[in-house]
Amino acid sequence: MRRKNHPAETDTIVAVSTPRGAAPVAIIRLSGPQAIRMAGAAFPAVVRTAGRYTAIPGTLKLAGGLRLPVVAYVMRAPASYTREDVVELHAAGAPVILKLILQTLYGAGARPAGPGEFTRRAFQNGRIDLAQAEAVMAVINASDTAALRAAQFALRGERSRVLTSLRDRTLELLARVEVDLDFDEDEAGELDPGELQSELEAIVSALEEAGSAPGRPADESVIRVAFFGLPNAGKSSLLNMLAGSDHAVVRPEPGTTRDPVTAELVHDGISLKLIDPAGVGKTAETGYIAGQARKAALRTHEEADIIIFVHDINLDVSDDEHGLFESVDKPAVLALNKIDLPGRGRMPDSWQTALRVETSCIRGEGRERLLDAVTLLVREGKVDLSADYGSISARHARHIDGAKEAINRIRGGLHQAGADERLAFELRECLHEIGCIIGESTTDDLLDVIFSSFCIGK
Ligand SMILES: Nc1nc2c(ncn2[C@@H]2O[C@H](COP(=O)(O)OP(=O)(O)OP(=O)(O)O)[C@@H](O)[C@H]2O)c(=O)[nH]1
Ligand SMILES: [Mg+2]
Repeated sequence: MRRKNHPAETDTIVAVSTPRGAAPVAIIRLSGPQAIRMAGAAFPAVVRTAGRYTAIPGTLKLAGGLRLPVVAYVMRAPASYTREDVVELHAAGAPVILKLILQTLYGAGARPAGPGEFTRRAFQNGRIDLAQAEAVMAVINASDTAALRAAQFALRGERSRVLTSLRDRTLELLARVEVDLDFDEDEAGELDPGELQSELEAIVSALEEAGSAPGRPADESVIRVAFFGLPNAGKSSLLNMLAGSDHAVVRPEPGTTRDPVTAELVHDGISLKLIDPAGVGKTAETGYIAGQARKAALRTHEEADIIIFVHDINLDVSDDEHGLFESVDKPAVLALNKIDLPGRGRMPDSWQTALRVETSCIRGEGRERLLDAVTLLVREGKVDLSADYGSISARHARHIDGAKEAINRIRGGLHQAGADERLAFELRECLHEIGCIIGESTTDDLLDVIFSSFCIGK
């Protein structure tokens, strides 16, 4: 039985749980002690349901005498996502209909739900812990299977289980240290420094285990390689050359590529996903579509594991292009393209030392060397292959580091005078950090920050 993290909420909340915009079906979710009564105001059959989980097809009566076919799913506490009474109305997803349904339910006394409020209630009512609540968001936002796998690992509570047993182990040690503190110096305490040392080491290695998210297994890893550079540098041409086919449109005029184009290939046993977005930089066009293309390009770079920075070797490197080059904060290869043409532009010193490959898409030169350079970065361990699932892992990593630091601060000083007091203090610190992950030492402020990144209706 999980404990309750907070007293039960009393408001009944409502929100559309499906994405915005017109859709064949939308779900309106109500949760709270009055959920059944409020839904019943527009759909009386709901109130008569006896079951813990019931689906009821019927008609919803809306303000203005409109009637609408819906299916209501009634889930009585605690057999629901939030552990409160929940009613979900599945209705046609036209925005105007959803607006009317919401107005009717507001009229019955429901309050609009804040971002992530359903999940927050699931957490506060002890259905899931904080790491799992965050994982709900990560599952929704997962951009690839690696991220999804990592989020599901968290959602199943596997990291929480490791941390909960670690917490119990730390608590037990703390209890023994506190008993020891009650003995006088000359009385025999029960703690043997050698044993203590190995217990602390065990805690640190368990923390390390908890900190390592399930990575992308080597055989399934796909390395995302994004092209980056000014318009017209030859990014799409390089994608086609590397992939060996005409995936992307190539044109003499700049601004050809809009939506990122992708191609997959295997080189030297490593799977690569090549991504060719729009060119960026001050010379890129302005306007709405170009703006969207630019945003997509920047997102592509954020999500990439490796960057191929493409430069037309015949042109001088402008301040603008140099700025772009310097902004790359990932393992990168510089492709000096169009070497078949006679002109050679000026290049800053810092470009001379970069990992570089000369290429010509017209003559088909440099393909192997460019791919070798990319896979070299992988083989040299320059690419972080651990699954990245955004702010969750960053937040958890911070607390796991904090817990490790607390233990490390005391490990060397176990023989010093007053060590027991400091040990007790640091063990409490360690427990606090672990509690921040599983949700036992969180403040409302922290919860506000975490749940505000959720979407409304989740
Ligand atoms: N001579 C020569 N021309 C090239 C080479 N690579 C690309 N080009 C030409 O440069 C022009 C632009 O090529 P793209 O591949 O469309 O360039 P891009 O960087 O994708 O351009 P945007 O999508 O507009 O950002 C085309 O006319 C290509 O044929 C090369 O190695 N040598
Ligand atoms: Mg292009």
